[in-house]
Amino acid sequence: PKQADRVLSIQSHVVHGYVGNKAATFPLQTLNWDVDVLNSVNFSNHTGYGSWKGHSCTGEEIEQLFEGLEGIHTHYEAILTGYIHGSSALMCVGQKCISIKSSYPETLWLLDPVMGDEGQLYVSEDAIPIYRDILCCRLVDIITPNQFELELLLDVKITSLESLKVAVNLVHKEYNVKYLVISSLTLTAEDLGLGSAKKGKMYSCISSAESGKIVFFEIDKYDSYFTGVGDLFSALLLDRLYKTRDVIISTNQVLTIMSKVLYVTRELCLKDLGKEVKAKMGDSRSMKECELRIVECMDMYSEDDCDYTPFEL
Ligand code: PXL
Repeated sequence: PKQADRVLSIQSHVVHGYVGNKAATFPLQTLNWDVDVLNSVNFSNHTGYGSWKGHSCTGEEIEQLFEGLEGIHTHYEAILTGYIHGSSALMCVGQKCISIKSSYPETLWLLDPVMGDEGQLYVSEDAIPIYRDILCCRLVDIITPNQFELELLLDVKITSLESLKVAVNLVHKEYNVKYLVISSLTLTAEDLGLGSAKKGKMYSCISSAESGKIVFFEIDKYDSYFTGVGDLFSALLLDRLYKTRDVIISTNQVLTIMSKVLYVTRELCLKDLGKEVKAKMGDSRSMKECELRIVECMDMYSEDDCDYTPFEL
């Protein structure tokens, strides 16, 4: 057997369902990653259910876990950071990952600045300047914000292709981030100047500092809400980027897998209930049915099909 590469994944744990580390760990293990799982929270279920129980780690508790790890002298080929609840925890994770990257610059760090979606924050506002401070250290290799999170990070509104290009360039210049991947933009075809024939289409946006190129993919729009999609996306992207070092091919492969995972999730949900379910925030029955089918999709994570056609604007 081939020696596994090591990744430190800092995200949430939920007892039931698949978000955060529950969405990332198993897929990464199927891809031959030795995953060190640091759980930023220990919740019964994700917060979209409307109610949940459990504990969020404080900065001090995370500090202690890192202190324990120091005695083991673990070297990581990659770091994955996602949902971190609470400012002191986020600050601590930032400091620790910056310290790892300073000692081992070749460690690939993917930071997903999970803060909210579609105009709604689901962490405290204090997270915004902390993420900015972490990024200002210029050591993060790749970020995967959604459009709302990118706007929060940069304090800009993205309303057109021009403002998107300004934002993307800022990320590379100010934060020295090599790759920026926005898996689904809220900008429409019309906003991007693609004309009304493309009404209802959605787009992914990938930017690489090396090539200076911004590339788009036209992707399917799902009219249901699946939680954990971004977490699985980031985990798979980290794997592909580590292995291929080509952000466009990596994103294409991962989007192709994601589409299949969402299809399987919908089909199995349909089979369970006999009807189409649309997940509603706060409605625990629909949230439960729409949990990603992470286990059932185990054979898909290693697929390397590319279903999308990149284009530039
Ligand atoms: O990234 C999604 C996510 C992760 N972790 C927890 C969540 C959510 C989304 O609701 O509640 C605990």
